Amino acid sequence: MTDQFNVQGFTILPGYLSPVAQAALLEPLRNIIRAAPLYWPQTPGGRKMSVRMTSAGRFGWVSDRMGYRYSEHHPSGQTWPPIPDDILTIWHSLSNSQRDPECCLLNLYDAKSRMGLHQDKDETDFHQPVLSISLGCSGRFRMGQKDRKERTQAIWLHSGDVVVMGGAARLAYHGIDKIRLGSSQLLGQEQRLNITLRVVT
Ligand code: MD6
Ligand code: FE
Repeated sequence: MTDQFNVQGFTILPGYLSPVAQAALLEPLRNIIRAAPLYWPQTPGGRKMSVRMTSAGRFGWVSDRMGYRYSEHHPSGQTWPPIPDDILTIWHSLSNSQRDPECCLLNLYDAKSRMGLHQDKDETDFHQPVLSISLGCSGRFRMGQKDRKERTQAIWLHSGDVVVMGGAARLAYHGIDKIRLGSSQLLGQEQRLNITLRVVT
């Protein structure tokens, strides 16, 4: 496996999931969305994020006027559905972790969605990596380092690509600049779905 961007611990596996494996994830993902409908999180400042979200697992990621946090409840008040077995298998094949992920976050992008530069730093154990699976239209992933002011570089993530961020990359700043419409038919012309898996506690 290769490290990119000169940040140790960043691994990209282009095309890790075959087209057949990608299609096989759609039904379990639709089941998550049926049980835990997508919502537009509000930033603590009261603005609507451009990405729709929902989660599976013990914890989901929520954001509202009270701030960003992990929560055991969907905004509706219900607990989250379980993480599908196929997704747990991908985690255990690639993460080198003995633990199961506790949060499977779904981020759904459309033509105008972006994700600003951020760190994933609300988990307890930074020795546990974060793994992400990209499906549907390609997205331009921007990656910096631990310090927000450091230089960033961009790489396109395509449907079926898996990223693992561990080691020094675990706390690197990253985000999604833009989506390339029509670059995949898996989810329709305009949609990109990113699945991130994390151990929270
Ligand atoms: C995205 N991904 O690809 C957003 N975080 O839409 C993330 O925020 C992310 O891909 C941590 C590790 C890998 C990721
Ligand atoms: Fe992230």
